[in-house]
Formats: sequence, structure tokens, C-alpha cells
Amino acid sequence: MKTFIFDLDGVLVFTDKFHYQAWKKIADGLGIYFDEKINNRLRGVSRMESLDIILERSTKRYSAGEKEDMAEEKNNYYKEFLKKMTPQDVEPAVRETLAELRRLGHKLAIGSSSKNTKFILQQTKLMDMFDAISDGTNITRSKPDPEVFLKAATFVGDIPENCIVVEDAIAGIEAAKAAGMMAAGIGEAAHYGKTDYRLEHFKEILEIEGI
Ligand code: B16
Ligand code: MG
Repeated sequence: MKTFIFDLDGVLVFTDKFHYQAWKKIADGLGIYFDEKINNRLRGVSRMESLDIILERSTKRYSAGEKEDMAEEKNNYYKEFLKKMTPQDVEPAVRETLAELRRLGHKLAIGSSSKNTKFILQQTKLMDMFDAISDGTNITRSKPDPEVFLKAATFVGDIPENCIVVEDAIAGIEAAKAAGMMAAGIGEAAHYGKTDYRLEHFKEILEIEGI
């Protein structure tokens, strides 16, 4: 039996468009250029690090307090989108695959940088699928640091060598490998050199050899 550790944004749900719209409001308000390409760099990265990436294009320097306020304002916009999420925002293939992995006896965990993880899992009615949740509220270093995945393994009581991380972000694949885990990549991460299993579709998780 294995432990599967799932990233949230970009793997189980597609909230990156909400992150984009919320950050865009902040950037526009500050007169800073921001587009979808820059938004791609924010995948898997913590909220404050995301803000620092956006502010790279600013000529002005902001205090820690000002940055806290901007991050909070962004999160308030973002949460307005999350409030409208429903179970329909999870693709049937995702729900079916998780149910099948559970039926086969594997352990399932979340390994997400997001502090909104539990709210998203509640909105989409995914909470009951997981044995453990490691997220932005229990880490001090974000991906590519392995902390979020190592904590997930500890929470389910398994060793890193028995864990398979499913990720869409390159920072997430780096984190999985740094944790000594196997890494399955979907989307952009499927084409990354360090990815062990390349997934075209979520259901292909069930075809991973030896599970
Ligand atoms: P929050 P993941 C990450 O989630 C997102 O990919 C990233 O864009 C976001 O900045 C980060 O969560 C923090 O999110 O502001 O909700 O705490 O991909 O690790 O599930
Ligand atoms: Mg992600």
C-alpha cells in the first residue's frame, strides 16, 4: 500500500484563475504590470512569496505592514470566488480516482501551500476523502522546500520512500524529490525532467506500476 499526497490547486481543483483575478486587482491598483505568464510563476508558491514576485516590477519599496495589507486584501478577493465553489468544481474523474485509490487500501493526504485548503475541501465536499491534511497553516517554508510533504507523511504515519506526490508545479516536483518521494506530474509538471510519472489525465494515477 502507498500513500498518495495530492497538491490542491492545479491538481484537484482549478483555483489558479481565481488567484490570477485576485492578484490582478491588487497589481492594477498599484499600477504594476501583471499577466497570466507571471501568474504561472505563482503556482505552489506561498501568498507572501507570490506578492514579492508581483512587486519585482514595482519601482517603489513597501514596508512589511503594507505588504501584509496587500496580501490580506488579495485573500479577501480570492475568498469571494471560493465561496461560490461547489462539489461540481471537482471533475468526476478526480472524485472517482480518489475513491478507487481508497478502495484499494491506499492512504490519501493533501500537501498544499494554501492556507485556504480546508475551506476549499469543505466547499467541494472532498474533506472525507483524506486521511491527513498538510497545508499552508502547518508549514514555515513553502515548496520547493519538502516540509509540506514530509509533514503529510508524518501525519499519516508513513515513510517518504512509500509516498507518491501528485503535483502540477515544478516547485512541487522539486519539493517531492527533496523529500525523497516519488513524483507524478500533471500539466506543466508532466514535462519536467525530475518527474517520475507523467500524467496526461488524472485517472492515469491508477496505472502507476506497482500500486
Ligand atoms: P493561499 P497548491 C498554492 O496551492 C497555489 O498554487 C499558489 O498559487 C498560492 O499562492 C498558494 O497555494 C497559497 O495560497 O493564498 O490560499 O494560502 O498548489 O500548493 O495547492
Ligand atoms: Mg498546485
